[in-house]
Amino acid sequence: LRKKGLESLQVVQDELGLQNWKVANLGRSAPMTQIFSQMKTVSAEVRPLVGERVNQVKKEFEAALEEHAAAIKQAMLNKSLTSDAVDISLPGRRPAHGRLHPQTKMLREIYRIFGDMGFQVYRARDVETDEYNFELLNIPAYHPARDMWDTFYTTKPGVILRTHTSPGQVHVMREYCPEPIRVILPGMCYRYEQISARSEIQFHQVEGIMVGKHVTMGDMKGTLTDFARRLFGANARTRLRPSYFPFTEPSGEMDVECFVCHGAGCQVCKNSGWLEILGCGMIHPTVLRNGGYDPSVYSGFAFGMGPERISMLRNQINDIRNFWANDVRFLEQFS
Ligand code: FA5
Repeated sequence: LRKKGLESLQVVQDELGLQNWKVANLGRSAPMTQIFSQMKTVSAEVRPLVGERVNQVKKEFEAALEEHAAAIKQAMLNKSLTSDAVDISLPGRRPAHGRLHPQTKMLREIYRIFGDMGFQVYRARDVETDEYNFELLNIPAYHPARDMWDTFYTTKPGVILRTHTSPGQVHVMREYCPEPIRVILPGMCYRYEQISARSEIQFHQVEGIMVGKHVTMGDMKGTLTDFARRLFGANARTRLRPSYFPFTEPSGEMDVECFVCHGAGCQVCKNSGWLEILGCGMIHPTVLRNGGYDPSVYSGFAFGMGPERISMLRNQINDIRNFWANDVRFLEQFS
């Protein structure tokens, strides 16, 4: 019994095996326990001898069990140390870095430039009323100028998605009047347009507005030319062209000379051309009045630019759809 018990313990390799062995050799129905319960049938002379011997074997079993359990524990520890080991000589894995979206960077650069010129950032709403998006900007219902903006209407009459950031002009004027104003209004605009390489149905604009007692067209030209030079480099050439917007008079558009940038710097394109970056003009007296300012005392200029188009020009991106396509191969190029 002793030999068999000790031998069967040696082949046990895990905790469960130990448990089973204990039950089989020291448990209530183990052969040794049976011997104890049959002691009364043993004659009185040999009883102490048998008892002593059985007790001895029991102690031996208990000691062997303890020893084997410790050995198994050590073996398991050794195994986990080798299998879970970290090889510190391997090169580390580079953590994946997030990065800012190219348009977030473009917008922040524009904010910084205008911030340096003393403009504050003002946020206006994306969901607008027909009144602010059109009427107060001197574009009455059925006016042909409405064709310039293909609009997303909502099911609620008079509520639309803003087609440009210009309605913010009236919000700012009504809030600041009669104080002078110098703010930019960035945000998303929405147009029901045919999507193409140059046009999206959803795009940013950065509006700018300055109102005061002696604001002139010279101030506008100086501000916008300075902006273009700070953004495209001191040698960037710009031109101001006459245009039409119902909410400015006179109105203009500013172009930047086309250029190509390489690692070393930027050069004017071979077949040189001009690219429009913004619309602008002196705020129409009707719009000033709608904002609460007396046009015989106050004047101002406003402008609206498309940062996606500016980014396309500067980074040679040939399709505007890249910006919102969520393709990391595109986004990863702007680290
Ligand atoms: C306007 O929206 C005027 N509100 C701008 C303005 C403001 C004029 C203040 C005078 C005073 P326009 O529709 O041209 O103008 O749009 C301005 C700029 O938004 C464009 O030069 C272009 O860069 C950008 N833009 C217009 N439509 C899209 C489009 N579908 N996708 C991407 N960018 C666009």
